[in-house]
Amino acid sequence: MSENTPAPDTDVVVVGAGVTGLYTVHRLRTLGHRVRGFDRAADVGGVWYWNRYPGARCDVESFDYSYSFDEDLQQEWDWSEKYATQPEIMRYLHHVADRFSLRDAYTFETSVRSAELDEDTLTWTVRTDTGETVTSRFVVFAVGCLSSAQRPDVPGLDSFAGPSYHTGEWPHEGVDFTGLRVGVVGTGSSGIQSIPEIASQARQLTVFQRSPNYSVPAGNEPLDDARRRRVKAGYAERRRLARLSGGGSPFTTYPKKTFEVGEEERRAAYEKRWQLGGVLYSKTFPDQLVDRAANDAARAFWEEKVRARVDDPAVAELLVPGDHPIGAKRIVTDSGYFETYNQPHVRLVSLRTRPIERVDATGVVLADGEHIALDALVHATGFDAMTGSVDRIEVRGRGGRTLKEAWAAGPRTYLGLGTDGFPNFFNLTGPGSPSVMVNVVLAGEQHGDWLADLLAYMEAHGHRAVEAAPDAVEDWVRECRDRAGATLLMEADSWYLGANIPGKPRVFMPYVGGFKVYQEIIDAVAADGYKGFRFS
Ligand code: N01
Repeated sequence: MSENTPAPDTDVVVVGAGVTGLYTVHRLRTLGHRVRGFDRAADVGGVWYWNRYPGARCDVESFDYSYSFDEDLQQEWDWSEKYATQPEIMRYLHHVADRFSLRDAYTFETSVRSAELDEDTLTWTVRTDTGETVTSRFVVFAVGCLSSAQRPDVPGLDSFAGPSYHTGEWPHEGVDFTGLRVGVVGTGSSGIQSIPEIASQARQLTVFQRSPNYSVPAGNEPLDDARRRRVKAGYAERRRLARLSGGGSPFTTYPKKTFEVGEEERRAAYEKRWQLGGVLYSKTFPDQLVDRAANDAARAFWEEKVRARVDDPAVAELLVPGDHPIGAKRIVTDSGYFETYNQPHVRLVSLRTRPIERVDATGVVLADGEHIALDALVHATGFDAMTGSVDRIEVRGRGGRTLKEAWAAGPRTYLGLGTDGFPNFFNLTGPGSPSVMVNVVLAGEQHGDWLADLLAYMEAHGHRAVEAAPDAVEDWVRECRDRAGATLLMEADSWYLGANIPGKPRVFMPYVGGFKVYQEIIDAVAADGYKGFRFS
């Protein structure tokens, strides 16, 4: 950079005001960096800002799905339920934003359209949809892994005369389904959480299921003062255990493998995990996601439980997945999902045998000719996960090459943080890091802290720019692929693999080595002078 080159407008642009973006802004500002944040939403919250569908609730316990960086913050906040609802999480994030004055850093209702590298100065020019241009030394994406809603490509969808919704873009004023005939397409987490709530209002509910899914009851419960006091008194230990775990919450698997114990002990372990509730069932035994027979045993216990909950055996048959190992897609954490099908006004249509042929003004027409009349349609059809919200922004690095081009065959990162050809650009809690496989609040802190340390290191050493080396990227891509390849996670058509998006390369995107192992790796890289990164 010559002496005449103007200084960039800011040190860091952070895109996204979800849990990761908010923490990163806080951490970098505390260190004295000038930070500009942008978010397309009108306020903080990220994924929780958009996913306001009925029944939206976290599947990580509220004590764990909260920031750990400030002792006063975690002591003063009172969670009301074991699993927090979307409104309660939003109240919490508003509280955090107020307490640390985070909104000051952000411009809301503003989408970043592009980020372009100036190769001479190694600074970035960021442009927004409101016409603003900001130059910055660093660009940090915290754009969310599940923030680019995916709608099915069904003929006639636009001709539907009633209202239609996507769970990931739910109206802020809410929706009243009372007395209506409602169709819900999709039975992932969003569908399974919303279906019991919609059923409680609708006159008729038809669920259109392409793939049945594994779900375990949340076992949600209110928290009282005594429980809160107990947890808060031991918060430091709870957080320590969370950081030593694979999933970023303080739970470990059974100390023995599935078939190292007898039938009775095995069933007792499953039962205990079932009672604990939700997604943790996927890690009852340590070998459950790597050994087919171990997975089958966990699956059989699950199936027994679920069949006992559904009155009609023909409906139960449709609800039991036969196409993927249990846990290879994220196990859903539900509240009364399977029992919903025992209600006379709720009907399950399996699209495997009766696909939707088209939608018309008054409802859905199945391939066998049946017309199902609907007043409202809900799409719980998921997201272009992990790369969708990155792809929305044109990121242009060295040689004018876009990130989309660089990632055309699947995301290529070093440690899930940097990409060769894109100096001073970081993508946090996305592909190549544990992100969606773990408690993302701690993952956001993990990345925010690591980045803050890197910037301090650069300042101390007088470095202008940092960039992942191509061979380090190559090795990390292989590491991520090999780790996933050694598990049963490859055997489901999941969004982890991009399988839900037609034409998307089939690459397992998150790093599956777990929170603790990943922390050790990124710490070792830092301790070794950020080995694998090049400085200039
Ligand atoms: O999305 P999904 P989601 N025609 O992709 C079906 C997190 N989350 O929004 O399986 C018909 O899982 C699709 O069918 P199939 C959590 O990590 C967490 O539910 O592809 N159906 C599937 O049934 C979760 O994993 C919470 O065959 C179509 C469903 O739609 C992730 O977000 C709550 C279709 C999509 O399921 C995504 O969950 C909510 C089509 N054309 C979300 N296209 C918590 O609990 C798709 N489907 C915190």
